[in-house]
Amino acid sequence: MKRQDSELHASGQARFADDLTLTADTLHVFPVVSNIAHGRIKTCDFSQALSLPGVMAVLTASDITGSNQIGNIEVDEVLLAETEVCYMGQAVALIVAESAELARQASELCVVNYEVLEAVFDARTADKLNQHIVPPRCFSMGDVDCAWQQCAYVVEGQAESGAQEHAYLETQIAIAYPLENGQLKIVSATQSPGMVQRIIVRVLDCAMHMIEVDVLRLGGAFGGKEEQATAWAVMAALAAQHTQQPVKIQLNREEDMRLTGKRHPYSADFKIGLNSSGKILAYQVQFYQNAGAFADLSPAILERTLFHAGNAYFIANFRATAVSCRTNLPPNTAFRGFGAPQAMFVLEAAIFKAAQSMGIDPATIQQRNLLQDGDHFPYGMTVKNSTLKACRDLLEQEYAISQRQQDCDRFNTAHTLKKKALALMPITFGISFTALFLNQADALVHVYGDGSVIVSTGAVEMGQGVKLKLRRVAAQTLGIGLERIKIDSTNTSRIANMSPTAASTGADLNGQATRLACKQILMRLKQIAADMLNIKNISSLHIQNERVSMEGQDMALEWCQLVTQAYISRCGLSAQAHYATPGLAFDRNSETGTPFAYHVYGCAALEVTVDCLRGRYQIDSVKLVHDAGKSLSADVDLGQIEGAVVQGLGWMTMEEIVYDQQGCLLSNNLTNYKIPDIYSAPEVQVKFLPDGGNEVGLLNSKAVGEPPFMYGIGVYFALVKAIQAFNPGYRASFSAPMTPEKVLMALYRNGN
Ligand code: LUZ
Ligand code: MOS
Repeated sequence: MKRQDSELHASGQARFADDLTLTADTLHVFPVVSNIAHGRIKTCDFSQALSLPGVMAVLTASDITGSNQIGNIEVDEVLLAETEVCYMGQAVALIVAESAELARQASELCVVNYEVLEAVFDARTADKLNQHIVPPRCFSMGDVDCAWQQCAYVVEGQAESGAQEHAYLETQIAIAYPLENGQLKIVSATQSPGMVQRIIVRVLDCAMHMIEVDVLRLGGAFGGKEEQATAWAVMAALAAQHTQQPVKIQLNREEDMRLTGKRHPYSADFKIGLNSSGKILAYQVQFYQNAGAFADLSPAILERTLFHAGNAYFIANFRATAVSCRTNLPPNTAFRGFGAPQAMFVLEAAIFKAAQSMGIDPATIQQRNLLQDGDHFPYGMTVKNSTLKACRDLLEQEYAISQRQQDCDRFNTAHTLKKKALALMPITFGISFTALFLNQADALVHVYGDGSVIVSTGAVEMGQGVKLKLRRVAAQTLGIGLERIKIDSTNTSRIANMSPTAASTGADLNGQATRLACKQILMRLKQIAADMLNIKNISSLHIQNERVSMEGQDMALEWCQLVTQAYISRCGLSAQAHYATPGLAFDRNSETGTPFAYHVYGCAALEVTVDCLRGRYQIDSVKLVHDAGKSLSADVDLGQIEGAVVQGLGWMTMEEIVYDQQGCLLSNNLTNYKIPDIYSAPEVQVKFLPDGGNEVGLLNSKAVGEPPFMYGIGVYFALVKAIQAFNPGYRASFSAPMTPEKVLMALYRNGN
């Protein structure tokens, strides 16, 4: 099964928002942004900008007809600053001009004077100042305080992970078209068309039916367009409302990197206690999340941090607390894994440190504590159908991990300036939005008179292959060929109240809705067939390979004939369906419940070689066993896993976000911010757990988008082990990313 988009992408024919032909009257908008991290606005002078020929307008908060507010979870973020700026890059005003270049030139000519206020860039400092986005939260199970006494080993420490740039290929973009009677159509590169619609309505003060948001496809998103595509779409909409002309905005790479938020940096304090055989008896962790200036999705991300603080392990006595800290950076946002990777890194650091003090390999502790059926997650959910041990065992069997470990040791004895090491990384990731109400989706299916089918859902295609999976679901449910199915653009006029395509749930939720809608049409068609064939019992009829059969016998009736007859018989050939994930519940007072439909499991082995003279290193291989359930497309899932692993490796190794002391982003383009390329990417060997299933999944499949990102975490610990093979005195500082620069320092330093 090939992705329909592959050929279009390869031949350059795939259309993105920037490929749309603009009419001659199209204007361009660009924000005037704060050049300080925190301050009060004293005066603004836009006269020079306005005097440039071709500059149509400078819009400020006072030009907003509705509410100057784009906050979603918290109502704390203005579209355009009124009195105060809270990060460098925050929009103060909008220039509307005849060209994109002119809008940028004009924005440079705007003079804004500030009273500079003190700025905070670090989560722990913000915490001390009580700058919290939401009240702290705590998940706990058992009795941590008592458990320490029973531990043979107790280890404490600190761990930090850095920000990460989404680096989607397609930068932020939106185009707004004024229609008759105050209506607008918005083409936006967003994961959340429903939210773009809702926020535009709030800012412009109109009804939701006046705003149509359409998304054809995105050139990548990774969470960076879940919340943060909205502001640009609202800017275009506001400018279109004012000028009654089409308005476009697209950021270039450097602007995009400067003006948008990233993965949240986290700092954490941990304490772990084990018995003498390596069983974890207690774990305590306190997370400090660097949220940036506004809430954005930070409270939800903080929540997922807590849900995954125990990763793949059963820990009877457990306490995780987390606080979201307001700093003067651009608001940090969703990024593949959504706070879970940050949590899992800390626990792996704790396990690593404990293993070192016990004189054993971390893999021994990992292995001994894997979740088993009947165990409980700290949030009360019972572990069901855990395939962790199966994945771990198959990993050993398939790739001879113990043998590889010995090979590394032998290599290290034979080489002085090159050292190899291997680390394991088991993962467990919960599937469902943790915000209960988001776990719903709709589908609209039309069967046309010629037998072709068009499917609309709320799923946004961003390269992850969701359209292929939806086609497969529709084709399989209707019993017809894939080529008959087209998945339409994601459009708020066809699908109302859509949830974002996020939380790895795009195929699950929208696929279930598609299946329900197709089933309705199928039932009607079977009735038509029964009438045509003079059969009483329609349940004995099947449509397969585009033909009607009864108890395995072909009835000489084809799909197209059947559809034609249905139309002639005035039978409806369209259906709409709604799906809501069953069985979910969570109580935020006790912090317990069943927040997830199911969990995804897997285990990876990562091998590295460090050049101990230069500090350079190579990731030799990532070998993993992944439980994808009964995959809807092994090719798509493989692509997702490979991409996620490499992205996770980048976060842990080479991707380093650097701000200067004024809060100005220094790593502001792709030459000074390094993401993995084809040369640095290792061989990723993926083995799907055979006979996988998932009774609660879409056609027994499992979500795939985010979980494999976290396999990459293992590389940090493989690197530390390799460094220690050269420099036994080195003690890991658990500060990611482990850049070649840090590796070089570590190779020649005692302690941390
Ligand atoms: N987005 C969201 C997410 O709104 N809620 C979630 O639980 C989530 N999880 C992962 C990624 N995006
Ligand atoms: Mo997301 S981090 O957009 O699932």
